[in-house]
Amino acid sequence: MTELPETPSSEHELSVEEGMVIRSTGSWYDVRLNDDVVPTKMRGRFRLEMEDSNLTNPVAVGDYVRISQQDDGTGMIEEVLPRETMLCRRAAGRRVGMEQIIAANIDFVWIVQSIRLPKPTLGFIDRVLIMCERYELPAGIVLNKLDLLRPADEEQLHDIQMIYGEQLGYPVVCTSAIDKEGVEQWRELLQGRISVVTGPSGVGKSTLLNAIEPGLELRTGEVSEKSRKGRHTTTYAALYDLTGGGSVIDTPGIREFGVVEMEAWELGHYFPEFLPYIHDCRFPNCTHDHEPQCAVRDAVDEGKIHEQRYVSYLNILDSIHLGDEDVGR
Ligand SMILES: Nc1nc2c(ncn2[C@@H]2O[C@H](COP(=O)(O)OP(=O)(O)OP(=O)(O)O)[C@@H](O)[C@H]2O)c(=O)[nH]1
Ligand SMILES: [Mg+2]
Ligand SMILES: [Zn+2]
Repeated sequence: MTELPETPSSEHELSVEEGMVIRSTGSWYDVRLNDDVVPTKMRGRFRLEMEDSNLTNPVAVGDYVRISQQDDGTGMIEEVLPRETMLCRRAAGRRVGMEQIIAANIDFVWIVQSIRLPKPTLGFIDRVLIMCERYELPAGIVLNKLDLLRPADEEQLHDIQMIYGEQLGYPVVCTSAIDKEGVEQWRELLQGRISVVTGPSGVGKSTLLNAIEPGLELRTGEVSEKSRKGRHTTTYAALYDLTGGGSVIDTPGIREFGVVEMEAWELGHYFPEFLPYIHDCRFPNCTHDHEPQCAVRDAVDEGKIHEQRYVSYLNILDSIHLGDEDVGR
């Protein structure tokens, strides 16, 4: 980590050092500074600046920040350094146009789903992938709880492997944190880079990380029998170093992964399988919905684009069309 030259302040010499945010609770940030972890707060002016920005959180795990050390051993964030990459989603709730940064400066995104309890949602996968394509982040899918697979689930398992693995070329890893299937394979894919795991609550994100990195002992939770949903056990994002090199950021489960605001015509550009056809549509701003002479719709009809992805595209297009007035219903 580079040590920056001391910045002279008008009153006294203030030592400002550069570190990485490794845990964010929303009010406190743990910043790794050399071999230390410094509990850090954000200057009030960041909160003020935030009112002008469209971010609900100006600092995220993975951010490099410059902090000044206070007399009581805590730190104060003076500056957030520009991000190389980030994973964002539309902020939950009614905050129109607002975005949340899930993690910064990552080089890989793993979307975790479980084959049962809870069932996979392809719409969730598609929404995360759109955001990854938008920010040019490589991504992969982990399908967990394979030990719970019943014959009735096999078709969905096959669909996920076919659409995302074979047709789109994203890595798809099938795992069971219980009988350790696929865990070794995933561990190898995590090595040497900074990854983030995202997914609904209860799919086993933290359990899987415990399985690949002994000693981690992250808190894990039951899935409710009644709702078949997780109970939001992980409450903050945090980065953990892996023994074999690299690190991984565990994050709280997300109910809905909203795509950030964009123009309707832009959405299709984040579906890689649409790209060979987009320029053959009659209208340059075609939304591949109702327009005549749409090459994307023709490709769907000819079976060159998977029907399920096109249906998902239309659903997401709708959520963008809803625009300001209906967001967050
Ligand atoms: N049968 C089975 N259960 C699993 C597997 N992985 C995790 N679980 C169980 O699923 C439940 C939820 O696991 P967590 O690791 O807390 O899930 P999470 O994705 O971290 O959830 P949040 O922190 O709420 O986002 C726990 O009861 C785990 O024991 C698996 O491969 N098979
Ligand atoms: Mg968790
Ligand atoms: Zn079109």
